[in-house]
Amino acid sequence: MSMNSLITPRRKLLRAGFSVGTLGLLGGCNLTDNDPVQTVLKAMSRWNDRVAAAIFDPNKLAPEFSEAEAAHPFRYNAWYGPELAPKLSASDYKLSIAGLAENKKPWTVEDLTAMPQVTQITRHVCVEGWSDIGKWTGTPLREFLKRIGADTTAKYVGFECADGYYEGLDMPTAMHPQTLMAFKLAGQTIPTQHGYPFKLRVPTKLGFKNPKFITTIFVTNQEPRGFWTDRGYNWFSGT
Ligand SMILES: Nc1nc2c(c(=O)[nH]1)N[C@H]1C(S)=C(S)[C@@H](COP(=O)(O)O)O[C@H]1N2
Ligand SMILES: [Mo]
Repeated sequence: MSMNSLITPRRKLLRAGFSVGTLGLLGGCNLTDNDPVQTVLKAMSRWNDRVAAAIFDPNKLAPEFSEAEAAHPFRYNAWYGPELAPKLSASDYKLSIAGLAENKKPWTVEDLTAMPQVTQITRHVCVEGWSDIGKWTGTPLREFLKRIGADTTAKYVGFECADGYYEGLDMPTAMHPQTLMAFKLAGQTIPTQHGYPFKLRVPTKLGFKNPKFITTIFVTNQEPRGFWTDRGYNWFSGT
């Protein structure tokens, strides 16, 4: 095969495998899951995730903004409309703990919000092509992991949500100082559609890796599946 024949649309698709938008770029093609191109792209996508994880700097902070730059109202997103967002209430909500953690006692909203909280003003970036700056207040996930006696030498933290959504983070991202269990948005109790009782705010990740309405947190050495990763997006998806 000559070098020239490598510069084909297929080659362009392979290059596209390096970006987050693989699903979008392939959206118009009739590729099936067992297509050899798809198989190669998936392998490259997994490789890309491993490289991204290896170069992630756990001390590098996402940019923070001023209060005046925050969006009001903050945009809503999910695969369904805001009126269908799970309406969790403090009276019956319980956060379950599973996997590699010593203390599996479920947490109430009162237990959760009694933890120390910090505020960050950061940009939430959605792959669908919009971003909004928001002010979130909450507890660093690493503080919570400490309180549940999580094995922080484990590789991942996974999340299950009240709407059937699911996500996972690598441990360095879970322990990152800006990864928060955000109980407030714009200084107010986080509204139902934005994840009450909390949204996991991960400013070093794309929006879809910020799960809302979380009902279970688990610590594991097996890579947790992600709702949008199962639909073609990269697992790592850093910003
Ligand atoms: N439980 C749950 N979490 C979710 C989603 C979802 O559909 N369900 N959508 C994700 C996506 S794609 C985005 S962009 C953000 C939107 O969060 P927001 O409504 O606070 O803007 O939530 C993320 N977390
Ligand atoms: Mo998103």
